[in-house]
Amino acid sequence: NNISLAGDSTSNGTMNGTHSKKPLLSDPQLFEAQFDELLTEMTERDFTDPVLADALRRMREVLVYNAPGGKRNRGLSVIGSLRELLPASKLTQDTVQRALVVGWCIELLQAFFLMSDDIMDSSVTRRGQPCWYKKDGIGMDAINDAFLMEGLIYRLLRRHCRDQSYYVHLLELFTETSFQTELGQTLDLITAPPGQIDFNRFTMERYKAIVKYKTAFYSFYLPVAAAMYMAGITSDEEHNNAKYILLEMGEFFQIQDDYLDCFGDPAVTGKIGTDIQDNKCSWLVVTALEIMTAEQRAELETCYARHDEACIEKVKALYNTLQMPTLYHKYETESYQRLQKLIARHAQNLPHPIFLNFADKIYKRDK
Ligand code: DMA
Ligand code: MG
Ligand code: MG
Ligand code: MG
Repeated sequence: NNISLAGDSTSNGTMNGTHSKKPLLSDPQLFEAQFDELLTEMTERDFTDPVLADALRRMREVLVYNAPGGKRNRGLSVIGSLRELLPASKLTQDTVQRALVVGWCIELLQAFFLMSDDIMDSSVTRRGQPCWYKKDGIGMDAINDAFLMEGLIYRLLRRHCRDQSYYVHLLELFTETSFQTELGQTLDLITAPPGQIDFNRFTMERYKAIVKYKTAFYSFYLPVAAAMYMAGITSDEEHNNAKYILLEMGEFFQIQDDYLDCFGDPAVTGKIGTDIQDNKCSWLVVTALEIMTAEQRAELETCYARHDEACIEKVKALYNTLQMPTLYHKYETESYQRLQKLIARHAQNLPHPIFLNFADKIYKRDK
């Protein structure tokens, strides 16, 4: 392809020797361009049997609707981390391109999980548009569409990374991480049976288990671990150090997600919250239960996990009475400080910017 690649670790720094006339593209621009390339590859070059034309057209539609449009923190952090891990001389055009492809594999995994998650959570919007399953004529066919997104991950890895020494590491990383996420979703779902309120289930211990598995592994450890394997870092010790920091970041990220479900602006987050009516074991309800009176708990029992608007408003009013926004912002500041210490103590041989760049993207976010 004719995409010009940044050859050094700064996205808009020095010119790239061989293409010095071309303007350098930033990583987000390269990542964007790589998607168009992958679309053609997956829907025109991979399978050419003419009887599949309609299926491939559908797959293209699913890809275009569900893969882009997010914040892309996960996908972009593969190339971002790799730039910190490899010297500029080793970041050849091919290496950069493979990191972009692996980044898109993470975005595809995310699309697969979100399309399914929105069905299970009965959500209405995602990234500022109707959830895919909510579109006219899609419905439960979205289940198979989600499977397609997952299947594409392994086709892309095979096509782009099969000859690399880290190929098996990446395969195991993607399958292991997917399974961890599925176990997390299992915990999330069975802790929130529709309409069956049992606040004794909503402990902080259960909460931490849910978010570690459903969010932290795939959103934080996966992209950095992929870059580490691509840079030839395979030792358990190094991976455990990275995991220690990244799982902590992931826990905080899901706490934010829970806060934004109730207090975020759908025009900014792109999604309408459903946690209260879905009976979710959210950070808000777990934390509120720890500080509320017996009367407030009895009141919450009458209005949590119900779909009517008046009940949802009652829960939100209770959260406000308990000053949950203030508590959350206090937690956010403390968490940021704790994380800085963890990075200083546990990053060891790993470049700190890998973690700091990630942290700067998520703290104080509103989407
Ligand atoms: C998200 O949990 C977890 C996965 C694996 C998609 P969630 O249902 O809180 O996410 P969202 O708020 O984006 O629907
Ligand atoms: Mg959801
Ligand atoms: Mg969910
Ligand atoms: Mg959520």
